[in-house]
Amino acid sequence: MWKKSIVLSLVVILLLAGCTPRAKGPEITIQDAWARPSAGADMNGAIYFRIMNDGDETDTLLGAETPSAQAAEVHESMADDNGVMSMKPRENIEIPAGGEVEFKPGGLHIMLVDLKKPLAVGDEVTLTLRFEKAGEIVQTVKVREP
Ligand SMILES: [Cu+2]
Repeated sequence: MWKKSIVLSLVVILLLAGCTPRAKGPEITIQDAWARPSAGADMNGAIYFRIMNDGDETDTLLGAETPSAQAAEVHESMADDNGVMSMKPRENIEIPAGGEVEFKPGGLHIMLVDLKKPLAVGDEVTLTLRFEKAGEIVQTVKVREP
């Protein structure tokens, strides 16, 4: 009799362990990161990538840093009614649970302000992205042609 109840308890414990829903939080990964080569005397650069969130909680990109430039700023490019491109700083980019945000030419990008040296194809830039919940994610970014 007691053997049977022990076996039964074990089964119940295993079932509970397997079925209990647990919040796993945000799960952030950075994919397809690349930087464009700098052009002539223009000492600004730009980095693009996709941010994936495979978790079940929204996370927020707070900012970025790199040793390769004076500053790494989150910017968004946009065209006005006449097709003239401009860009402005953005703050707190939300990455929805199960979603992704793409940084791409003509849209969101990380602006490298005042590069310490020009970026040529094949160079590498270390980029640290700071998230509200996932913390800091360090990424090695290759410079390539768009
Ligand atoms: Cu910019």
